[in-house]
Amino acid sequence: MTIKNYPWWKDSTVYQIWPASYKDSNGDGIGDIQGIISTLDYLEDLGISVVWLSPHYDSPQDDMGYDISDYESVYHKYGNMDDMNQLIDEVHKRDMKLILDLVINHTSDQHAWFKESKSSLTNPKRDWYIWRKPQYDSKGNRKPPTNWSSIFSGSAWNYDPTTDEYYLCLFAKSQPDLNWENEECRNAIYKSALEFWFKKGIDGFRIDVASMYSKASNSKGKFEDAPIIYPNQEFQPAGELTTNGPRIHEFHKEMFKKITSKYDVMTVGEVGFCSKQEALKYVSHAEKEMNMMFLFNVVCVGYDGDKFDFKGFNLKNFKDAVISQSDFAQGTDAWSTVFIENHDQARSVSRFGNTSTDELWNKSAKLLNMLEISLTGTLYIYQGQEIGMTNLPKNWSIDEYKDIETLNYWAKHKIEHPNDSESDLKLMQNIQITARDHARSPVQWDDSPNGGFTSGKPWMKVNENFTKINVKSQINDSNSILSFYKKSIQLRQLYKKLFIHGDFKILDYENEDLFSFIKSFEDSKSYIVLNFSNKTIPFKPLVDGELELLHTNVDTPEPGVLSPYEGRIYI
Ligand code: TEU
Ligand code: CA
Repeated sequence: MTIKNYPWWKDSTVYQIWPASYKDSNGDGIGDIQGIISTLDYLEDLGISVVWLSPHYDSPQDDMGYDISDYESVYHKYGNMDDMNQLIDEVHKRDMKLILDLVINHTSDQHAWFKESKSSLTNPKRDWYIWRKPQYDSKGNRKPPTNWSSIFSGSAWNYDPTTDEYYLCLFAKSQPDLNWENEECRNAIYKSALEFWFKKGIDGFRIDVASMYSKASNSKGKFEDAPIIYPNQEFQPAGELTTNGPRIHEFHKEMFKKITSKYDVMTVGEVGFCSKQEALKYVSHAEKEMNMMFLFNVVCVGYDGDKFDFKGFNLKNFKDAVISQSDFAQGTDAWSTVFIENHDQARSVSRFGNTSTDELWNKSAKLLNMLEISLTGTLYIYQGQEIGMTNLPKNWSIDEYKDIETLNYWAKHKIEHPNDSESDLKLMQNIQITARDHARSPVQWDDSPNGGFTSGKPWMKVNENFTKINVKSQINDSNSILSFYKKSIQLRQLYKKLFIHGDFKILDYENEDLFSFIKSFEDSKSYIVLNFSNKTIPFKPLVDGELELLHTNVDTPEPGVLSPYEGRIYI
């Protein structure tokens, strides 16, 4: 097959590295590029073919590098350009690929472009960001131009006294949104953020908030207020006006045509939520925009708007989410992704598995892995997922949490609910389920102090369960989650037509305990049955014909029953 209709990235297994918490090589307590290089053999042995590195660029780190002050340089605590060149080489030497994070919806307010833009109304880069005049209420109080709320709490506008105007910042105040309506700005983004790194030989990008560059305005070019969803709040979510906007596909097509199409690279866009029809516009092959996308249906199941007002979910909700994430691509020329963790989500075994005993932790982490390796699309694994890393301990106070999203929300809550220990507790319980911090504690490499992450003082505390959960204790244990992942990845490659490319058909949608489905490709079939409950359940195959057991997370499966969190993959 030619590269055109069968590109390398479809069959890849991608491993996401979040550099601050991955591996520290010099004892300053912060992960770094040399630390990553020292583990490439480990990743190769696991069966990883693509490394995705989360932002390594120069940044004040208000949002852990998603606030970039210079696309063309490396954050000094992670290393320098020589380290990056070496990383690219070392990855390629092992026949793996390296993709980077492309954060181009916004920059840091410390980026030279923003400093210029902010300096005066007439600066040539004024229009590279989104500036608007204040509004005034009847009493003459200055107000932001619209009621839009920031994704990280508060207003999405920040006032700048230099020119008496507000700039748009849909995330942190220090992350001003770039103005994609300005062509000169777009070309500068393409050159600095994309071409610079393509020329160095990287193999693609994970595209941050790829659905948000085009903001909707009315026919007079004016931004309008978002509908009121939370009547007792001043600022309202503006997702309808700021995601999947009127020119978003035009922008992606332009970026692909001008830049990305000139290289043999992959792109995966963080889109979040959109309709099936919209999804196909982003990732259908014929549309020439991006190769694949991350939808959040699975990782946000139970959120229903406000993630810190967690609603919970049942297995049916979970099934719906899994189906919708792959369904849109089936039978089309589009491609999908499979993932259950990333740096913005809590740990999957804590959310969807069962960590109440060591045995259930081990079994349910493997169960989730069996689901993942059976689904169609490119598979993504987040650092530490392969050893079953869990959420942070429940006895950690808010002081151990470091993420801007969590801390802004907490601060807003404390202002709105002063001295209300009951509601503090309720929020804390939700933070323990959904905070991004759970994914951000250091990777647990061994049972030495700080889990072998650093010889110094880690920037964020290591989860105390590192003495039990770590790479070293699992690497030679054939019953470990890590060994299971390795075998799973091999099986997925061996039966790639079924697992990576096959059609998915659910068999037991109504069942509240079991998740069973068929994968098929031409005349081969696989039957997958997963017990997502803590109960022993009578089991009768839902398919005819002879079944050969290919993979399971128990030693000796008993005929006629499935034990708690037992999974089986038959072919
Ligand atoms: O996240 C975009 C995004 O939509 C987030 O709001 C996400 O839904 C949230 O973190 C879930 O709690 C991307 C990055 O992945 C994230 O780390 C950055 O903070 C954000 O963009 C801004 O760059
Ligand atoms: Ca370091």
